[in-house]
Amino acid sequence: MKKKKESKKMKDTKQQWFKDAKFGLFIHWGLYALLAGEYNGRKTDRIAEWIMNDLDIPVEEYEKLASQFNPVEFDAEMIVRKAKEWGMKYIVFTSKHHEGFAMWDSKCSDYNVVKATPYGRDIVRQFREACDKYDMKLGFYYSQAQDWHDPDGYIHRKDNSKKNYRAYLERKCFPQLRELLTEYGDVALIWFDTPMGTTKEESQEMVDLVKSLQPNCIVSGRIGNELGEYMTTGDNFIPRLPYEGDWEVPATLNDTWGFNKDDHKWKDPEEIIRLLVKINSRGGNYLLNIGPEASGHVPDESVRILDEVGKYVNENEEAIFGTKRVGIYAYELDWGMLTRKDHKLYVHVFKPRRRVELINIANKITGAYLVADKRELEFKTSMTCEGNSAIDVELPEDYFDRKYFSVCLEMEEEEPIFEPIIG
Ligand code: FHN
Repeated sequence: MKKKKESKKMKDTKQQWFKDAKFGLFIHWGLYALLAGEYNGRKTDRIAEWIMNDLDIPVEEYEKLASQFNPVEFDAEMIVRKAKEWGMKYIVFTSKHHEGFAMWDSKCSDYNVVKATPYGRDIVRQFREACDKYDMKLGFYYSQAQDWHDPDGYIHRKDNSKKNYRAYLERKCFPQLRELLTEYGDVALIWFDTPMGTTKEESQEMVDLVKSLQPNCIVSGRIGNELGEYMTTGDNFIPRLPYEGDWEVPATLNDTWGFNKDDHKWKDPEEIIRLLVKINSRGGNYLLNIGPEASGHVPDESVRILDEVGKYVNENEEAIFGTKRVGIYAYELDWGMLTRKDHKLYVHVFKPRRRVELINIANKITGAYLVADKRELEFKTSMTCEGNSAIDVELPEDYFDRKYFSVCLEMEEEEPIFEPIIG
């Protein structure tokens, strides 16, 4: 009974920046980028960063990849600057993914980017410096339980019964978390992932460790055992309804996180914009991924898509950042979506139209303007001939053929008042 009650508790990071952020950049990068979805002529048909596990590559073979890792095109500054241009408010970088390879100069495992590669430079530090330069929040993904390199780390779909998980935690997980949280400045969040057999006590130890070193560092939902400070949805899964509290949707631009040379199933920019607005409208943050190539180059297609998305985000930033979840409006609009702030209802318009027409909203509307250039718009409120309350906002002529823009309706009341459908 008690457990049920706990699980219903609203998640609260107590960090205003996270509540306001709405859009972040996930970066999956590790040795798996070298394989790019293919090992010894065999291709994985799953997410590329899982190739070691899915194609059963022995540890002794996989770890040899480190000697080839030399990402001469890697440019942390360029990535962070781009994220800033795309309107993103935080970056989460895979410091150690399930493969077990540390992308920083770890003191407790030589299986790391400084000691085991010809490149020899600390990637995490480069992100830290670039994020400081561009005033960007930086968080670290850390695979706490799955570690396919450490003999005592968990491995999904394998027999873990003989492992000494405690030994792994003390030898690698806890010391590495300590390194990340003491040597790399203010860590915005630790993005734990796949807790597997981690007990509630062990998850609590991780939380306590994080909080003892950096009290403001947020712990992601995937810490497991309901100890996360926000809810992380399933990958690419969007809650159907508005959801209370702090939450985030981790999502891909194509069908993989780590780089896969054969995955060309890119979502188009308009789809990404609609997903962003939908998630924001329901109260969440969208953590959208790029998977750099082994050279450090960010796939051109990712940049092209995000450049387009960034235009919308920047033009309409007022209607995105700092918005709150919208309650349930009686209608699903096939041409747009709603976001809101106190006294403001934003209508995101995705299809061309002459005017923005909404019905069954009972607020007193005091003004309307185009979000992009703050141009005031004429509006009227009335009753339709069917008997519904109606708001009509006239769009200017130069907008008749436009799509992907937003309109703000100023309301006397703090929140929208949605009426039920009657009759
Ligand atoms: O197994 C990982 C996967 O590789 C990727 O990192 C995603 C991102 O949310 N998390 C796990 C699966 O949910």
